[in-house]
Amino acid sequence: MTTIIPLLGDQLSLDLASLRGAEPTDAVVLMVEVREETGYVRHHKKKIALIFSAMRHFAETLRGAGWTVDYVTLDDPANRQGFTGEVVRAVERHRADRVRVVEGAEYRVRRMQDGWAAAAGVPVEILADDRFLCPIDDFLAWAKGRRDFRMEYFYRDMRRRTGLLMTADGKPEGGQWNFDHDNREVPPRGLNYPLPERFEPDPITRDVLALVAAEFGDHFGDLEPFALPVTRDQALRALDHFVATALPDFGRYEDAMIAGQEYLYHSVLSSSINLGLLAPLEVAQAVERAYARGDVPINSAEGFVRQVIGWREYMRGMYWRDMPGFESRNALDATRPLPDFYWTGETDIRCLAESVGQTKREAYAHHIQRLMVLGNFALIAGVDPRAISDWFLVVYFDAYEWVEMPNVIGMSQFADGGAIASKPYASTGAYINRMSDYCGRCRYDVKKRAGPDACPFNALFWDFVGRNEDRLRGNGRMRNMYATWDRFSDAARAEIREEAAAFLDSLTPAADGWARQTGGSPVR
Ligand code: FAD
Ligand code: DLZ
Ligand code: SF4
Repeated sequence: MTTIIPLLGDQLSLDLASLRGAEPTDAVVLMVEVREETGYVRHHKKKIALIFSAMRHFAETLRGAGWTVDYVTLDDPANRQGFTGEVVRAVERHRADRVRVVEGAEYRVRRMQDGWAAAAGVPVEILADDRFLCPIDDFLAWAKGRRDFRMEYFYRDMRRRTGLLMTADGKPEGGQWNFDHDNREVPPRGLNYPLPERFEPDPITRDVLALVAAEFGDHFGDLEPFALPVTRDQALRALDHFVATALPDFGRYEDAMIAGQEYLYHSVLSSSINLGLLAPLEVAQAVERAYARGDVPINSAEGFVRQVIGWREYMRGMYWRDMPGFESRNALDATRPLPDFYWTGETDIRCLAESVGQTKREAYAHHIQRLMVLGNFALIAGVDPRAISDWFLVVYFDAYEWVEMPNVIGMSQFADGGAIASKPYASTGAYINRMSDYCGRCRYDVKKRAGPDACPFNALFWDFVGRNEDRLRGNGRMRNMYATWDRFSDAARAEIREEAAAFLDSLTPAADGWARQTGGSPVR
């Protein structure tokens, strides 16, 4: 009896359900680098390098643990360049009589797996991915019949379920479930901001970097310098380093943005968690221990734990609740093409230039840059949610559809009609000015709403409020916005509409081919 255990690129965990209970002597672990995955969107070069390097390192780890690994590289002439073709070929090659695999995290891949038994002619066992803390069925049961899907309710259940930051008598540590109101500070200038740990490329990574440069040189983003964690040991060091250096101030500065400071007090652990190098529970427990030792305040510990056991699990649940069909939600009927500066970074709008620039260099931007700069602009400009969603899926090293899509189409673009966000994350420049130092050296004036040097976020925001009045006026959390809108004179409203229209007309739409191959070479 030989079992093929296909292990996908984001399943790099030794305690994966498909490995547990299997015998290394009777099984072959199959790992494949395939163009189907590198090409369904044209991922940032750094993201492909990260995944390939982590996969190749993990194959070595598995071999060290006694597993037989059949690793198919991208340039193997026999490679059929797709998961299904490679599973079929492996079954034939190893004369295997069954396949055992953990469910793909993305709908696209999960549907492929349903076809493997027929394609390979052997039984295929598809196991739940129990690295997530909330099974999909439990989430669907939680969501069933609800009209209000607020994350906060789900999060409290997850705190109780995991026991994280709970007192012995079942109360939340610190006497509150959520300390977000403490997390709105901007750090003073001149602080020595902590930096995430960086890892020198070893020979495996250097081979991958050469491969990516040769094969994907025309994809978005900078390949080097490359310093991301690609093994579990490195990811654990990155976690320890974060807990020791940045976690204490994670909470208070969580929403801040400082030009030239890509990471501030964020963990930069999303790539490792999403690849499977770190388990979400162990990350949250490391933070809980730091709190128990008295090393970090409750607002930082709680804020961080909420992201990992709350938002991350919730987004995954909402993805499966709404798939298929999530990708085409467009509750606000937004149709504008993505502006080209999302790909080039060339714009006078400083907050966007900074955020796109660092995304290009690092394949990373933190949550508030993604939500309140990059997402906010697309929302108030009326960009097609699918176009901005494709962009997010390409450019970030942690982007997989199960987490990217609910964050973008749901939370950031309000295109799900408000299931995930209770109101649109739309703002004028005032929010960006309050939470960042971007506006000081911007060519636009954040205080102005009209004229050639007016901050574009201002007219665009009010234009967004005005043009979506039918859809949003009934939203209780938009009441203040509409109260202000109602106070504007007709002339002021006309001016807002003209300003916004003139600005939007001045934007150059992105060329085809950046996010998805459009036949032949991408247009540049
Ligand atoms: P930290 O700020 O240090 O947070 C700690 C951890 O919490 C993260 O590593 C991550 O695992 C988790 N987390 C925090 N917020 C979220 C969230 N909203 N959803 C899921 N997990 C969360 N996250 C992704 O992993 N992949 C994506 O493709 C992605 N796309 C996003 C798109 C938009 C428009 C927005 C608003 C958010 C997106 N996020 C995504 C969530 C969040 O921005 C990133 O997880 C975070 O910026 C990663 O950086 P970090 O590890 O330094 O996070
Ligand atoms: C994202 C990605 C890329 C770029 N390449 C591969 C690959 O060649 N082989 C692989 O096994 N996985 C890759 N991945 C990650 C998969 O897309 C991911 O595992 C599935 O989408 C399931 O979430
Ligand atoms: Fe962005 Fe407006 Fe501030 Fe310039 S002034 S950085 S465009 S918010």
